[in-house]
Amino acid sequence: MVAARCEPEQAQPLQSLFRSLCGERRLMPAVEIAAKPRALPVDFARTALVIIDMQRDFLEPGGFGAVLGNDVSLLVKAVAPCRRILEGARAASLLVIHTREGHRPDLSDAPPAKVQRGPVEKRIGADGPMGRILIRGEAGHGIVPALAPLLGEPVLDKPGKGAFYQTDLDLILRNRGIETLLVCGVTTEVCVHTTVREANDRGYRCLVLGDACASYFPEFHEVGLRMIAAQGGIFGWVSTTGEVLTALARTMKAA
Ligand code: TIU
Repeated sequence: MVAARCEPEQAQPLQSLFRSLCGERRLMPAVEIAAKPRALPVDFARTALVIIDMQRDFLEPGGFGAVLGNDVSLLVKAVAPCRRILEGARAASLLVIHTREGHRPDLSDAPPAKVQRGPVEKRIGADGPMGRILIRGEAGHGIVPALAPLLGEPVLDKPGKGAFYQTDLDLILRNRGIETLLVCGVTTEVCVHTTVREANDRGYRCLVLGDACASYFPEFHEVGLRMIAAQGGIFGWVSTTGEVLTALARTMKAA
């Protein structure tokens, strides 16, 4: 499901919004982004930023991440790099897509096998301090304010870990001629990894911004990134927010 959300104070200038909605982009020459296992040539006009699940339910106390027994403060360090790449992508008029993991209030799209884990009072759909856990429309389901979507930026509600499963992400990307995904968000080894694997099988080049991802398990974060770039880049490429912003700046200057 796709929804556009816009706070009035965040409204983009009309011209930029029109470009974004129509998929009309500035022509940009290809540029190389330093990455592991090797530099990746990128045409930013055919590149989208995909921000995975930067929701209060994962990043703040009382949400889904916390009820699973995790220290949610470990994820907060991804917010500032996500914000930097989000601002860079907006300035360059890249397609920006936000995802949210969560379910319908009646849980009709939540597999019982996913819900029926742990004590009843801590399951998906149970009441928590930020509303019902991992339920669409509840406070905890929302994206953290620093990364709030703008009008024209698709917000994808996904019932699973991967952003392609039971969503129209592939359709949106193909309609815009997207070939490369810049991927960031949480958590590295769960929803980021699942999405990158799904994207890789669908023919997208995925460049993961390691510093803009985070995990409740720092060792899983490190190994998760290594797994992507291993074997000559078996699932994709791993880089940093700084390298991508440098490449974006070079491209904008040359355009
Ligand atoms: N638990 C955990 O690490 N992650 C999730 O349940 N979802 C996402 O990664 N978004």
